[in-house]
Amino acid sequence: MSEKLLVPDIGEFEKVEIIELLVKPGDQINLNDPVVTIESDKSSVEIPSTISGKIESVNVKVGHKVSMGDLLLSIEPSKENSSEKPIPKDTESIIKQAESVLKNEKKEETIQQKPVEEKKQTIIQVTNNNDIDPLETQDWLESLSAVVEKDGNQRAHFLIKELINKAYREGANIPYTQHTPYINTIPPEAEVKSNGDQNIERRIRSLIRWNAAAMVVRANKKFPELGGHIGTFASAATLYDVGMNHFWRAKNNKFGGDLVYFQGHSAPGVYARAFLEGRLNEKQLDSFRQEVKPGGLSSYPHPWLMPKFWQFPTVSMGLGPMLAIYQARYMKYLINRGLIKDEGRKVWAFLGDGEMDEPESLGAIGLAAREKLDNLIFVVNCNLQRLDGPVRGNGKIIQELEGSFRGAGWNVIKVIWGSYWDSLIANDKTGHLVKVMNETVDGEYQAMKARDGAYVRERFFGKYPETQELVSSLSDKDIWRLNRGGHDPHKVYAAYDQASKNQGSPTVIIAKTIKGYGMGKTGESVNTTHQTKKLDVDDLLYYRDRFDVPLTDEQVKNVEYFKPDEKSLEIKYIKEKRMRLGGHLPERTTYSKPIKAPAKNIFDFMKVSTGEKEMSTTMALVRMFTNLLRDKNVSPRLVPIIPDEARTFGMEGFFQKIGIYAHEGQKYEPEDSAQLSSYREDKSGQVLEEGINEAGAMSSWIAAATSYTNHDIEMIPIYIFYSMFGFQRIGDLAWAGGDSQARGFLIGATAGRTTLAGEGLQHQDGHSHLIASTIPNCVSYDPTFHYELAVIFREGLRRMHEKNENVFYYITTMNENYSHPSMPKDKKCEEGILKGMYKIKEFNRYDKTKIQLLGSGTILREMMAAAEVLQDEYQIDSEIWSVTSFNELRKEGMEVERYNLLNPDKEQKVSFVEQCLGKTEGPIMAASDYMRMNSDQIRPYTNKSFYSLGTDGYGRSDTRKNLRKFFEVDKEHIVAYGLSVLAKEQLIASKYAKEAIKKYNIDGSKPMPTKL
Ligand SMILES: Cc1ncc(C[n+]2csc(CCOP(=O)(O)OP(=O)(O)O)c2C)c(N)n1
Ligand SMILES: [Mg+2]
Repeated sequence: MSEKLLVPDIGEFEKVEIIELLVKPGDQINLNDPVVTIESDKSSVEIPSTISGKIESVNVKVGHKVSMGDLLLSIEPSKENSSEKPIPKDTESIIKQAESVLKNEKKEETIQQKPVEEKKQTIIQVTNNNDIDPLETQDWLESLSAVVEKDGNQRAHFLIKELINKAYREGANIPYTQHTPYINTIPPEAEVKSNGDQNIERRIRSLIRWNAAAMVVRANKKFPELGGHIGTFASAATLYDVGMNHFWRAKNNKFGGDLVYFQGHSAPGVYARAFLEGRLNEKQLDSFRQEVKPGGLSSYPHPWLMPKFWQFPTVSMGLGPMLAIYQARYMKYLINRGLIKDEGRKVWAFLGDGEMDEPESLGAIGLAAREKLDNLIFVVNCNLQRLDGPVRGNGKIIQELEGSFRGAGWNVIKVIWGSYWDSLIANDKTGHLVKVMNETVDGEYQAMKARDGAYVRERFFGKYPETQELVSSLSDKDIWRLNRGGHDPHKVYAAYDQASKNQGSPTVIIAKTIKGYGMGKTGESVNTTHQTKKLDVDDLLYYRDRFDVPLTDEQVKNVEYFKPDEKSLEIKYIKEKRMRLGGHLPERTTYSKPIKAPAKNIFDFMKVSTGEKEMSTTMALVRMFTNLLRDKNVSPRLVPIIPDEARTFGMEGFFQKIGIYAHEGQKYEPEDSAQLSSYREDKSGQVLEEGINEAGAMSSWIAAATSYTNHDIEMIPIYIFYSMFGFQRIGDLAWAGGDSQARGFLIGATAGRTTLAGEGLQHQDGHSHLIASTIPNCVSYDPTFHYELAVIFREGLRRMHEKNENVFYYITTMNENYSHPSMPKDKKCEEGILKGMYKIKEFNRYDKTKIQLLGSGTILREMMAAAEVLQDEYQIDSEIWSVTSFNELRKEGMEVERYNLLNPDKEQKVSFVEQCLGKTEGPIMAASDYMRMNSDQIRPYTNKSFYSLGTDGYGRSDTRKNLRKFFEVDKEHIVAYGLSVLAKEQLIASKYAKEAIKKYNIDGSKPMPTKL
């Protein structure tokens, strides 16, 4: 018995056109194989088969219009179908999800039950004056201690939670606990100890400190303008060293490697370690910040400038945290899609406490917790200072960050106090020490470290008799030695160890340090630390002594580097540690295989006219994607990224077809589950639906676009957004994308100042191409017709993903519907499309007066319409050029001009613009839906008179026609301006232009749109 396949529920659409038949009678098909593609005026969607079997008959043809319930085809079902009905998809995925959640919960449970190993007996003295029954309080606290000792912290945590819940239910006023006391999260007895040799590690760290400072001082001695930073790394040295010696595993042929985002300003320290490891030599250190000659060390982490070393650009504050979060998320995405193995790799990000004020720094921490990114570890170096002064003079940055991260659901580990404090805290029976710690603000903490032990005794311990007493047996020197957690390798190790083992949530380690640690009076903990880049001889001698660097006074005066002999214990140790961790870090490599570009004819359907059918280039793009998803090489590598605009762009068909990535799958049956384009979330979903979050979407794009180096798998990210919320919104991330050598597509949809008619000033983009042109490795296009888009897109795939060129593409697509012509047969057309212009039409009827009309995007069509008027009504011939990229033309023009200027004696090259236009007749008039500056870019590369029209000024809402009239890029203005140009060039009489201005009601007294 044959089964009938009907048109499923396609939402509100009726009479939707069949644009493709994907099967024919006799074909064997499987369940879910697409059989036809239908297209509404907004989007195209494939209809999948609901059974496997052999096609008996196809009842529709291309061009037919169908609605829900119409018969598409008959299928003779194969045997497997008949035995048992498959479990409906949703139910199946819900069961799978439930099973995996159960598994995870079990895993979490086992971890939670692990008790803390040993616990000292604590005697609790309750002294709070507000306590009406101290004995009762003591009972409770001792019970709690007993639970911690017997069953561990997690059990204690559970009981406290239960108590709070109970109290809440009984109506008690529950205090909001955003913070924990100002002490370390990990108590000394729970610290996991490092197996490293602390003496050697200290010596190594001292040498790294010295060499890092020396390289900045030497560079500035030579060229004071070079700048650099000593204080940042000085505060972070231990944080890096412990990671480098014990935790961060490098990429090699057995393991994918941990990914470390280094704080930008600590670059000298990273170079100094690479020097000891033998990766860099003295000459290279001496070329710090002198990058013009090859081999120089870049000021900050820049993969573009040091492509074999740096992996992540971080120096624009706030980008590192976001990029790291989305990197960790993307790593899980690759794992859940089965594209890479789960090897327990981690993403570590080092951030400054001042940097945490960037909204971007905290902007995505909710996502990290929601997605349970236990592969992510933030380390915030809280040296309490930023550039100008304290981060929170009147408050406490550590507590503030703790609150934010705890609130977001992170595992927070505070590393505030070093080991010298342990006994003091243990002896703080009255709680006064913790009280002072809680009460002291960061401004005071900073000031204390700029002074001495006596000052700390007076100002800190002197606050209460109890704390004064606590340190009565310590000398001022002892007090000065009380160290901060971030400088204590034991505390840092314990925190890293716990962070690495944490499951189910991301971890932030908030470490307290001293800015300019060890730099002495001129550089330690003072407000000017950040910019200290020169140390005088006394400071250098102090620094040497502080860290016992084995250099003579003379060597110190010469600011010599120090590297122990290759056979020394230090060098052996440092190398051995890295060998054990798999190799060097940071190191940028790639072993990914290129993706074979799809067959040249894959987009041939876009090279024929759409006839009467009108569509936007956005829709053409979505059609193209649908085809790409059928290419077995390309399809799995596509990463469509959308910030809550899939329906705007007609991409909702992707939800069913490839699914939306959701690490927990879909725990609910979507409201629209019966529909063809139902909102389908899936653990192995392919679409990154980012929500209203352009910065996050761009961060995802960068992660996917650099997948070839960070995960050794070439991926093709396609991020499609409202063009106005692209470069304008996330320009700095795009710049970092360029620096990262990202490869992928950015699609500025609904682009242009006048195509998105009703949306108004904030939505209408007339400048994204100009911003795109500022990024050297961004290749950008503004195509008009579907075949242009097809040629550009395929070439992008070839260049980036097959040939592995380090460029990325920005393509604008519009939402204006029009019919698309066939691709011109001229062989040069394809070359022209890619280089930036080709002749699309010529009017030669009168052979008298001619004008060259250059148009791009939707305005090309206004140009074409104007040319007809010029011919029919004014006997003016014209040649019309479709300019797919003013940006690309300009790049080529600049290069040719430079070559010619450098080679005045050689045969002069001709720019592509001039090759196209040099021998043509008449002046040039160019226009686009962007500012005049867009088309003006090619003005220098032609010897002809050149005029441009454009959409300078704020957008506004109105009809498309009125907007084009307002910005003077409609066909009427093009005709009138064209005639004026010809009159100015003395090719026709001015009266024609005057007449046209009158005829088209062009108001000459209207101010420039930029002034309106
Ligand atoms: C977006 C951005 N704004 C400003 C700067 C300039 N800047 C560089 S470092 C710095 C202070 C950094 O303080 P913090 O984050 O606390 O790092 P620290 O050096 O103290 O570790 C500033 C303002 C920058 N690099 N990026
Ligand atoms: Mg700081």
